[in-house]
Amino acid sequence: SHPVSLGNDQAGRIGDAAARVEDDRLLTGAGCFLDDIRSIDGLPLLHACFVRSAHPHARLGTVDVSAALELPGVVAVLTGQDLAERVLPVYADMVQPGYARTRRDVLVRDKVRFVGDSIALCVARDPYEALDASELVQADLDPLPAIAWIDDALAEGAPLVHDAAAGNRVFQSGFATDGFEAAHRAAPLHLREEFRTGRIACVSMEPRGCIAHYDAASGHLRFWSSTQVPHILRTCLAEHLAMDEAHVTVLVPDVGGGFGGKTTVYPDEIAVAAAAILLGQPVKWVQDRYDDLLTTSQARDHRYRVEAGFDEQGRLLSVDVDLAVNVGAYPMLPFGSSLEANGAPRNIPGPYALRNFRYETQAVLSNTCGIGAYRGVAAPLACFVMEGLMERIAARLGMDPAEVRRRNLVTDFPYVNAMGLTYDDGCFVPALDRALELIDYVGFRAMQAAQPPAARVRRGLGLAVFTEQTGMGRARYKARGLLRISGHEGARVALERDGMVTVFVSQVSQGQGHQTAFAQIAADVLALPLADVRIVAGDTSRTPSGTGTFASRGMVLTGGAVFEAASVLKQRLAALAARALECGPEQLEFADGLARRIDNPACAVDFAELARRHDREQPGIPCSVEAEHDIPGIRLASGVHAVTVRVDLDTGTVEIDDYVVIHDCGRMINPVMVDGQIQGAVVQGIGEVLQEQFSYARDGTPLSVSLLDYHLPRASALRGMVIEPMHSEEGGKVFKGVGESGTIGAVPALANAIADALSALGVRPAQLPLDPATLSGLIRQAEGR
Ligand code: SMO
Repeated sequence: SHPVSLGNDQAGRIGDAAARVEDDRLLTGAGCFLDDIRSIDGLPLLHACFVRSAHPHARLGTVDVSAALELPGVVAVLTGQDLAERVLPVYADMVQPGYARTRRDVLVRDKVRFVGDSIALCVARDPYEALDASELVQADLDPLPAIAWIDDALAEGAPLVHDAAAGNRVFQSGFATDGFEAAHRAAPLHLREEFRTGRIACVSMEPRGCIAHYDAASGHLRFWSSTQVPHILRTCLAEHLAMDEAHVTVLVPDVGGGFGGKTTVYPDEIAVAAAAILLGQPVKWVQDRYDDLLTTSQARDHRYRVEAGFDEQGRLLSVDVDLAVNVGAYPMLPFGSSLEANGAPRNIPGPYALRNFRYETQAVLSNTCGIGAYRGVAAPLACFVMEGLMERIAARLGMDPAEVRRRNLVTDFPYVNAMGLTYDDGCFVPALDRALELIDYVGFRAMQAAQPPAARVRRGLGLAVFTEQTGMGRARYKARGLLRISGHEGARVALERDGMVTVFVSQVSQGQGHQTAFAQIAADVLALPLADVRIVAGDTSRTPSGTGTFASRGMVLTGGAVFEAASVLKQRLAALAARALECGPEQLEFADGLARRIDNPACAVDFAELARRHDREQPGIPCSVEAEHDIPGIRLASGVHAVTVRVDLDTGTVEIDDYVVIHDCGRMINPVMVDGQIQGAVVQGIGEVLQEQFSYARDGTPLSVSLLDYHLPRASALRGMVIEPMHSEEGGKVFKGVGESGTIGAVPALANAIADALSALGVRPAQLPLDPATLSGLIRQAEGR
């Protein structure tokens, strides 16, 4: 919907549909991903492979590595005992009451707690020798009873995953607005529902991997990783290896997707670094898809028990939520186990004017892979619950579900929600109305009502209105007790001697297009062609420090830092130019790569001349400005999704017909990239609803360890979508995050569309995923077959 400008060096301002700078390189195979690194400092790499537990829960006895060590090419086999003296265990601490501190050894020492837990690390000359060696390690495992499902984990007398977490409860928290109970009881009508959601695997195209090289002479560790959080990784490596952080450099090459799975610092990375230190040679580890599916942090797996109070006019008066999240065997570093359990309820109020709100939330351990971030984190499910409530209220009252939403949406800003969070701006009702218009709501309802009652393919329309708390900085992470998540981001903008501008940014890209987006911000501020701005990222020794690329915070915080640094640099350059052009800085303008006099545009200097003048005035001193950026609250992104589907009652399959997205991400930096973020995120949401499910058997056996068993959406999932931006006047002045909003809207909208298609059968699903087997079962049950 936005024409991309190619080869026009003027296209590169904030808001331009500039072609992505990095795509030539990435699309022609010239990218350099972790596995493309074949040697370090001319040294060949050693290759590592982990021995993963095949038992979900077992006491570990002796680990016999002798057969593995005899294989040709094998250099070392490390066990938990070998690392015990050198590496500190992982605690993933969190400063919040209700958090139980559990220990994770980097290689297991006492017992394994999920299928995939790490028992040993084999290092060999090539990756195949390392893999062969891993199969020869004999671990003495004494099986214990295991639990994988949330109800089993919470049952009286359930086996404990960690002794430190009584009842398997690793995190508990709650909140209630003043006078909640009385207000809730006073509501004229109530409804109750239990919502359950499946477990998601992150499945980035490039699995995880790292290379560690320790230089004994200097005591310096260089660590290459496919990560979303280079600075946090550096801190965690130093901490667990008992090194000074100044002696650790994290380097991030091109990264092929993260989606949250690479926000975790894994014990794998610490173990590989320890191996490199012990062996004095660079060690590389790259996982395969099997290892990725077994061990990369998973997501979702929630159970909500919800009671809502409302009135005959469809006004939502109160919501009481009891949430339990199955967080697997270990809290993930650095987020702990609270990411979903703590985050989901905070997203429940969303765009609705809900005044009476209570929640109890808990994170529950099980013998499964740990839970971490995945696109949208807790918000898609919080929104699934809230949008599910809107549909149920409408059904109970015989009202139109769009009208029920309209009656409950926040309309006056700034608005302070039930948890005290300020929404600066929004346009929820106009966005809803526009979505209804584009999906032809009235026409669809008429066509739907005219469906023959006996039709075996039934049509449905689903809506979702959502908010997303984007751009979280220091204060928000502190409020959540996540002290390792500093929340800050930085940028340094430097004028080079040749007149080019280099922007050093704290964050790394996983493919989002940072090289273009950050360059557009600097190019806009300095009125330079996009090609004159270069982005440097992914080297903690050269870039300002920061937190990481996640939670839709990149453009708000790092983008904000680039904007600030470039603006201050511009003032300095204006002072330089004013001296050169013999006028006051206020008599200058920056345009077309020049600083020029407004009264006489022929009187101008270019950036190369400014660089020369700077060097003459301050020889040897870099002409650069560094800025850190933070916001105290959040940037509230929001939107409305509307989708129509056909559900086949005989097969339980779902076809998507039309898909409409109205979104508010504030001031857009590049509308084509915004569309791309939304398209990808919507498709991930579709996968989450229709087919993605990482299943564990009740005894903890993983059942989805290949992409034959874990069903990703295909290109055929969606024929296309209409995406339209919309924001209030205030909202259009600021950057808001957009990376996750597509998933947050898609999950509830599509689930509601399917429920709508089935409404005539009297069945209203309250679970995810709604894959063909699940839907067929629900339909058969409803039809009494
Ligand atoms: S799930 Mo994202 O990397 O916050």
